[in-house]
Amino acid sequence: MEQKIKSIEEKVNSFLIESKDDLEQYRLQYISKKGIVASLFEDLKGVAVEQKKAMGKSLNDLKRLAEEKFKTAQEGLESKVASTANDLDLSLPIIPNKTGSQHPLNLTRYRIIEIFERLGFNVEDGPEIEDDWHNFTALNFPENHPAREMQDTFFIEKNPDMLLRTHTSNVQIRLMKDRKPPFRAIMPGRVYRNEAISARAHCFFHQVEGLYVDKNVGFSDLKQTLFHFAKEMFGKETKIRLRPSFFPFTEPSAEIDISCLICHGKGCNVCKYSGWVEIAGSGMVHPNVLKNCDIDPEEYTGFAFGMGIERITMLRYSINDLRLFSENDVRFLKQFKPVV
Ligand code: 2NL
Repeated sequence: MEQKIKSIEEKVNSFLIESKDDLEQYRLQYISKKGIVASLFEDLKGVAVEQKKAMGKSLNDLKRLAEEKFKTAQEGLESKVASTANDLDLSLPIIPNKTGSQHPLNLTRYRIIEIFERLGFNVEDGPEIEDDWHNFTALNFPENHPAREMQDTFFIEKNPDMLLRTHTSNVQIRLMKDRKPPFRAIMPGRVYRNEAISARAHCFFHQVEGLYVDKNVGFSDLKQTLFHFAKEMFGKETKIRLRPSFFPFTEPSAEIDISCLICHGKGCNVCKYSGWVEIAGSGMVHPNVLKNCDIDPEEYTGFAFGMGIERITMLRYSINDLRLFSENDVRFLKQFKPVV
């Protein structure tokens, strides 16, 4: 009997209780009325009187040990359930899911649109694969203009009348042909030039062109509109400068420079020590272009301008290599405003 109690005591001590099932198994085997401890109390009845007292004490000790183990294990399991329930706080804010950032060219495009929309300009778009007439002829390009050569423009081999547009002016032509003046619109979009890729050139880039056609639109409207744009885009202190230029589709034409953001006119790398940086081309819409779109140049006049989104983005964020925009290097891209 003594031996038996000792061996049961060892079994009780080594019984692993890790789940409610374990606990129930343990209860049935050792604690319940049909369990081992209860059956030992039955056996005690047959023990000799002189041993009964000592055996009874050992058995009571075993009973207490078994019951205490049950209680401790039961409490342990209950608190485990309770603490898992406490860890789950449904009112906590979610762990933010990083979804990426906005492309710097898009950030610039959105800002340009925002500025012109407040001046009443609509946003228009059109095809990137265009025919010769909408890309060149309607825009008063002469038959032998170098832009019409294969070295400068991507033509579609199967149909040489089709090409990848070299500017977004094709959208302005379509707009003027399809609808009646007045027009006040900007056209952002991707354009293509046949150029070797380097830090300063790429075979595609992005442009925003603008068009304002109405009765009595003059050069002063062009100048004030672009002056306002420059101040909104680059800061209130920004000055502009107009330089005479030439485009087949405008007459007169002017390049728009802004005072250098980096050195404020003192002279630096960015402005090549001139204090001025070119940001756009512009001019009064050529009468031939209006005529090509069935608009009477005696009744209507207008101004137009075009700017490179890459160029403005490079100035805005001090980016020195055009290739960064299309390489998809996450180390570059993740530095810009996150998507929300
Ligand atoms: C530049 C110069 C320019 C225009 C684009 C335009 C469009 C029509 C009629 C007349 Cl339909 N002009 N667009 C005018 C002047 C300059 O862009 O350097 N762009 C990056």
